[in-house]
Amino acid sequence: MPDTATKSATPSATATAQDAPKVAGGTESGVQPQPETDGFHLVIDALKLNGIDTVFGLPGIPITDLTRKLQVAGMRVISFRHEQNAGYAASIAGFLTQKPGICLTVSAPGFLNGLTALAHATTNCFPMILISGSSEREIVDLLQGDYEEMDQLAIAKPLAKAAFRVLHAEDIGVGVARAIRAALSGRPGGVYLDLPAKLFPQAIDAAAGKGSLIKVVDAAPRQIPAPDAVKRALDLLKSAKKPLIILGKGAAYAQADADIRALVEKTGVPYLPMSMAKGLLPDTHEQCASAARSFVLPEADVVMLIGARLNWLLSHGKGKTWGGASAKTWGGQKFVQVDISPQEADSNVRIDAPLVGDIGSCVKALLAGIDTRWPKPPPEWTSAVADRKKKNVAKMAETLTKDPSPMSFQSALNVVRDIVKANPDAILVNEGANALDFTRSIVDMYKPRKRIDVGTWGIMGIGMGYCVAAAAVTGQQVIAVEGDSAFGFSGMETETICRYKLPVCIVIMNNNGVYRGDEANPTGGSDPSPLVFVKDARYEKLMEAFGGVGVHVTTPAELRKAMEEAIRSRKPTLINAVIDEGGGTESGRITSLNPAAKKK
Ligand code: ADP
Ligand code: TPW
Ligand code: MG
Repeated sequence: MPDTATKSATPSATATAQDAPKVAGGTESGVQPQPETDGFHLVIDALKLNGIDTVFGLPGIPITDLTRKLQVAGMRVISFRHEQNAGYAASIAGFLTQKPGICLTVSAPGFLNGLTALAHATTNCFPMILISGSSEREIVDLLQGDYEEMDQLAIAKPLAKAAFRVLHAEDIGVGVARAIRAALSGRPGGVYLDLPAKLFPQAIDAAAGKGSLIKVVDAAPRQIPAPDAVKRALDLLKSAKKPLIILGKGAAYAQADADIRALVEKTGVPYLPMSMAKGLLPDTHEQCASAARSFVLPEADVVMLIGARLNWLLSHGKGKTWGGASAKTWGGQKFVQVDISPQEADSNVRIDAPLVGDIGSCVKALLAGIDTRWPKPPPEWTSAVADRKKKNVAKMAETLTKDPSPMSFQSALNVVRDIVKANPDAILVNEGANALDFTRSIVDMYKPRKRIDVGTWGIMGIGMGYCVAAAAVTGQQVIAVEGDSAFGFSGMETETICRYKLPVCIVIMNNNGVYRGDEANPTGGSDPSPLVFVKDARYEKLMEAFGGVGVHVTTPAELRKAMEEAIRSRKPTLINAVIDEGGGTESGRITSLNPAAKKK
């Protein structure tokens, strides 16, 4: 360890005095004082140099002063009530901005609280950096029982795309640069950066410190697809009698919106957006096949996946969903897969035409091979899709106009649908089971990256973190449609929303429980069923407790009025929408994944 490590045990300075440059070397000897910098400032300078302007976190030893100094340095520091929510905020900020979202936590427990979000970022291919302070290496490694002792680097590794630790101030520039590159390049993911407490006060010569910082050049290099792979993909698509395009959240992330739209429209191929790709083209687009999903998947003969994995969300590309005879049999589709990860192809079924590259470059290359002579899909196919769509849309319209009491998911979401249509720039956050599935199918999206939800894991708890990040990094109105269970995972962040005065309107679909609220303890005992909550809970009072607006609604008209007012005022608002407690189904639309007991 260099002597710089021990030189300056910086006393905790005040927020205002601390940013004066330090001066080393006494004047008594006649030597000119050399300005110094330290670990705190180098971390901040490295982040700023790379365009990071917002940090989501939670203070405490050893990063308390870092949060103050970040704010002094002009960064937006958003302080949460639980690190997991700060982490989810960072992950979705990464998705929305193509800059790594930063989550800053304390050691061991704070780190672990942030770790779920780091794993979530990696799983969802979102660029994020979890920066955690850590305790003294010598003590941690000898298991001598330090304050918040934990070998964080080792624990983060299997859950992160990459993990780094910086021990010396002069290496901070490299550490931050490596973290940024790892998070953004290729398939984006979560990166862990371990900063031990001792690093922060290490002082080094200011000029040397400045010289050690790295401004990352071309952090997410374009990856141009090979011409033969482009031709193979186009030939396969052209050969199709019943082609289909599936757009995933990778396509939304790529920000190649105009070219993706051109590809869909020039080929004339029906497309399905995965949930976070909704709005990449407006859901009302005539080629959108969402309303005919269960028809197009088994019927299609060639499917082009753009930034979507054939994981459980697409039934692994096989089985009955895809027209296979049984749960695991291939439906006979041929696949083109456009993805930046060369290892993604063949993960579940054979990919006949993998197209490896970044989506922007791949879609451009595909477009270059599509001219006016491109054969549109056979009209039998497109009109069959259109017919099925029409039938299903009519069926849905009928349900939406019903006005039962208590409200159904559908009658409430019919209001949300109208409000989103009238406010297409608003960002929709969505979690729950029935609250998720109904919203996804009922609420149309009109613009790219406006819908953010439970993602690849179907995770509960992203809600309020996503709301805070979406409002903070885009400045747009946020509307969150939350199951009452889902909301509970992050509900305390309503205080954060109020504290930062964010334009967030939360609508709780309150059916008194997980999936439904009408279940009883099968033993007849006095404990409630594990699936239900306090009946008629007044969640809106939580928002009122922090100075926000709380509204309790029982009809679509009241819901509409409350949402309109929330959007007009941009005030933090929580609308507790009372929904029929028997209106949901177990696990929403994924009941089939529930293991069934053999023993009766
Ligand atoms: P969805 O859940 O919407 O189906 P997934 O998360 O399963 O989407 O898939 C996203 C895919 O997009 C991942 O396989 C990832 O490698 C890919 N991806 C992410 N960003 C890009 C990009 N810029 N270019 C190409 N592929 C990308
Ligand atoms: C981190 C399991 C999936 S959906 C859900 C749970 C607990 C809540 C459903 O109730 P909610 O919605 O939100 O009230 P609704 O409309 O159907 O009543 N822990 C985590 N993630 C998941 N997915 C679960 C548990 C789950
Ligand atoms: Mg519920």
